[in-house]
Amino acid sequence: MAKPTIVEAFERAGQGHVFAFFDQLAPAAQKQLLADAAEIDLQEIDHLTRTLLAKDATTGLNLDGLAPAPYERLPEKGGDAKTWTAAKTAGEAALRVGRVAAFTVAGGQGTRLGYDGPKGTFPVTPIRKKTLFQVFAEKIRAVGVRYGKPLPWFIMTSHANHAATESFFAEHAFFGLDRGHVHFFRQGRMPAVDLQGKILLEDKGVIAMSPDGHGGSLRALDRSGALDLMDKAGIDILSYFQVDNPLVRGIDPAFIGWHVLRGSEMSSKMVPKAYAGEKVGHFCAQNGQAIVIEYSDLPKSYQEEIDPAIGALRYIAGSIAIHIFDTKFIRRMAVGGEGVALPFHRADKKIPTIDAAGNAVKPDKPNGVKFEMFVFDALPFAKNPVIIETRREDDFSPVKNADGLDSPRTCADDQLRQFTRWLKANGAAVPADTIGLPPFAIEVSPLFGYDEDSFADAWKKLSPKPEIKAGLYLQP
Ligand code: UD2
Repeated sequence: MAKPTIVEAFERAGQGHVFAFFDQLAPAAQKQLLADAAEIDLQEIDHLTRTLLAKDATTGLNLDGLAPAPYERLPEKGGDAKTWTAAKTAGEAALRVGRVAAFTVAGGQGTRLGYDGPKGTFPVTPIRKKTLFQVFAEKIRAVGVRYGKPLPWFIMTSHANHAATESFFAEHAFFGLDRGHVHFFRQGRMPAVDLQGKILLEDKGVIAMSPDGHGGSLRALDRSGALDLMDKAGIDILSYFQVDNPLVRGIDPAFIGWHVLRGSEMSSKMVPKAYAGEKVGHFCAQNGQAIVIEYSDLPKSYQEEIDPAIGALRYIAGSIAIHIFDTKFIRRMAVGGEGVALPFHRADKKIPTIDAAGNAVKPDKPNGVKFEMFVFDALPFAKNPVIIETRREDDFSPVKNADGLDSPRTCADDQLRQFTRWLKANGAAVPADTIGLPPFAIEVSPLFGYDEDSFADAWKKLSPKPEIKAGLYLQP
């Protein structure tokens, strides 16, 4: 058989070893290897090897002229209440005419949680043990009902969890959403390379491929046809959130309104960091542009710096991975061009591989590099970006670890506090301790109320009011 052209291309790029065992493979495995190889952009790998892997490569981080990014404060923190009200009105108008879709990045697995399966299938609510996906589905459904326009929901999966995610939704009848409004698409992959830039094989016919990071969502939205679908439906506002955060107001009228009124191409929410070393990105400004620097990249001295004028952290604005994108901006980033591309970040990892004789190698120290893009790196490319402050308790309580910080326990407590706050704000008597926790579990279905306003409206209509006691579940 003549050598496939793709094999020749790999040889020319110095990556011919990928096919070293090709002749030993069964036809189906050969076909699969060729298909996986076709996903790889050899020029891109060569470029990354020469830049990120070079001996003299720096972290790429330039701190010259770095300053904290300006942001729009909440009214109670000195922000302009009138503009916040105008923003909410503008956001509601955008929802009523159907300009908005929801977008969840769900490519990750629950590895850190010790959970085997798509992270969105992890149960999180205090009583009903609803999964992350169910919570988001019900919030999106409720927003659609409130504003009279059902919202499409785009969900980015990875190769590892795509099929399991789709079947989970099918098994649960899409949690009451119209299945025509839920769109799944897979994110892209990148090959792992060794420290010299040679593509690593996981097995004789298997390239070590891994997801290309949530920044890959911008090109995947384009490639999958999601942007075309949105264009056809008259949607130009995409509300982005992560699969691990059930507290998020995935669709927040005021946030949408800030984005619309400012003519922003990308907008983000910030919370003041809870402590200097909190594991969130930092909103910064440099050369007149907004940027996010991840906690793992920003030097400790910057993370801890105190601004004497205010007696608080200078780099206080934490990025909690909640953004809004203009769909044309996504297309521009996805298509790319001279100087328009998300950078790749290098992560050194222990990558199980095989040696030249085909024997398995289990490294005990990092032997290779994975490449990932981060979606927040799109911020400096956006026109009129806006960063708004949000209350942590209204938007952020992720489930990341099995115990301790950001665990199922802390997240369930934060939900309980939120339900308690909503009830109290509407005149209900709920016993709660000094940190706002009731002595028993209660739960509010997002279909009853998914934010302060929707809860207040539903509670007003409720007659008679229920007794607030252990096990109370409020649903329509
Ligand atoms: C992310 C942010 C951090 C902060 C924090 C808030 C990065 C690098 N850091 O930290 O600044 O905002 O979230 O919770 O983003 N995902 C994919 N595909 C991928 C990789 C990730 O879909 O290839 C999804 C994943 O399913 C999850 C989200 O992106 O929904 C965040 O991923 P992570 O858990 O790696 O991010 P984390 O916690 O390090």
